[in-house]
Amino acid sequence: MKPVFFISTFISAINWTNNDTLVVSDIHLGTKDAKTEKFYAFLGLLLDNPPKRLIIAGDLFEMWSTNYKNIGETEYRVIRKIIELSQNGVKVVYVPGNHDRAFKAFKKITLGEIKLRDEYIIHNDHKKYLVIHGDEFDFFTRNHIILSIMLDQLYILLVKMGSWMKKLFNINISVAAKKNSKNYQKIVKRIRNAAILYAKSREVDGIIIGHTHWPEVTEDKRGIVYANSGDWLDLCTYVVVGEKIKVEYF
Ligand SMILES: [Mn+2]
Repeated sequence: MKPVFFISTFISAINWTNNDTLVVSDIHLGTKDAKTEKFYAFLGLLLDNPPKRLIIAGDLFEMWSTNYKNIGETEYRVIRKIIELSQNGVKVVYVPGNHDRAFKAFKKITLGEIKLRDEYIIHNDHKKYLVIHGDEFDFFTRNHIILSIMLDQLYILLVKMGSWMKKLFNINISVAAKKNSKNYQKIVKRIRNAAILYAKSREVDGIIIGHTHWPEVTEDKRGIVYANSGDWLDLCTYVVVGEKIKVEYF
């Protein structure tokens, strides 16, 4: 009975068609918190049930805070799997973010079958959806890059201290606590509003970003769609652009 259960679980997990585009972001390969094994399993599922297109909307790699010892066999397997997908009929697009911004230098290159772009427009059912990482709308990160890197390091230190303090004093500084803070929600809202404004200025029907690590789909009064692909640090989410635009949890 076990194998049957295994198969049906996997079948129910597929909520896209071979005509859909999937958007993922913020995997942060190279950090301890990255759900690398889970992301690898997700890519395997894509290989067996290929969508039309996979867009990696930034922060695939963690290049701010990685000591490069963290890039190991699991990470290489992920990269190889992405290449494999691209060689098996899935159109793979990589739009770098702020944590892998070095790749932004190559915004018009195609590596094998993988397109590197600074943005990408999905044409779906006579509608246009712009995909971009979203740090463009995060004016703090944009204007204070060095300070952002320092704050990021500080955050990682706090997380480390968190697990250390948790052990010692049973105090918990978790990612979830960070996400529930008022300040974080304020930033999410500010980025969402800026993204929607940008979508209007570009005359597209919607915009899909990552960066905030807060997965959601909204539609404003004029029908402009805002979708966020979340992350693969704690949530493991992706956006499906098909008949509908939806956020799914893996
Ligand atoms: Mn980012």
